[in-house]
Amino acid sequence: MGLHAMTNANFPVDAEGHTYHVGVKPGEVANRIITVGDPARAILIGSYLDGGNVIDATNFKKYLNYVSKDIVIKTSPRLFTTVTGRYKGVPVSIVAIGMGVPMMDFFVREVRAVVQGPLHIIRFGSCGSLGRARAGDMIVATDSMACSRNYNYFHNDEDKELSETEFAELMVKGEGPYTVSTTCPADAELTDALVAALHSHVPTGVEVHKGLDITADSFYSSQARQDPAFRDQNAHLFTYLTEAYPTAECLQMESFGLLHLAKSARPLASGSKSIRTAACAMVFAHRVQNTWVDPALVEVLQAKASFAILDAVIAVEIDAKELHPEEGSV
Ligand code: R1P
Repeated sequence: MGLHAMTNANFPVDAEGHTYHVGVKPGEVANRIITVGDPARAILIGSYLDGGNVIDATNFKKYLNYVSKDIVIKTSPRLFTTVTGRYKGVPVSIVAIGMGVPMMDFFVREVRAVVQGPLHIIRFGSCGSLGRARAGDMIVATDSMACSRNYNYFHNDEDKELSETEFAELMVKGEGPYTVSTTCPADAELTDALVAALHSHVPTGVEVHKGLDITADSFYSSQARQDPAFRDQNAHLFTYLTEAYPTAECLQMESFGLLHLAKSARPLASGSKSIRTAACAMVFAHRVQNTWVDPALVEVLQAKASFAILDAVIAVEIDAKELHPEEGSV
């Protein structure tokens, strides 16, 4: 799909109503959505939709703009990939967004603009573990908070490492090298459905943990990775986070953006909640133990978890009166 002329500089759409970045128009996205980072993961989940066995998910690039009678796959100029079809007869979309909260913001706002009625969105990502979950386990977010680089802290050019006490004191005052937000909850009903479905699908030996998610604005500095090329002042960040937030389990880069926008969304005209969300992730790395997941396990876990998340995203009812009259044809 090429770039088309846009109208309305305030919320750009093309003449057919496609949004500027995600590239979707009304009728192209279902009310129930799984969002992932990786387009290959989206195609894999798409291959489990009704009629989807024709998709060879091992070669995802072949399917970036694919249409069958059951499944439509669209890739936007900004590389959002949207797969839409049905799972057990229920319309579902899977949207790959890439990485980071700004991409989540494009996705949630542009999809909200083109879908009528409530949105149920589950994020399925990968993460680092800070707590009990081992590499290869799953973590479901009960709630999420943002941990962001405090740009103003780095305004002067001083290059002296803070002691652990100095770091903690500045953090508590909100004046440290990183800022942490208040927490946003995931939707309880969608989260319970997700936990139950994961328990019944994940391979033996994989544990499903629940806890606080921390969404960082960098894979590196605000996730306490030590990089000698930059002044990051993050040597004590892990100690601070694990002591100040004992329920923290998970470090990744998108879920807070999703949960925060769900909390910030105005109710629908019917009075219903506009956006209900849940989030889970496969643990690729244990950041304290410094261990990495076995790629062979990821392949099995990703497949099994995908079925669990598909079951969960269709589990919570949406009143048929709230759905777009044409949802049946999505
Ligand atoms: C970093 O490698 C990426 O992986 C995680 C992080 O949140 C970040 O986007 O999630 P995804 O696997 O969904 O991309």
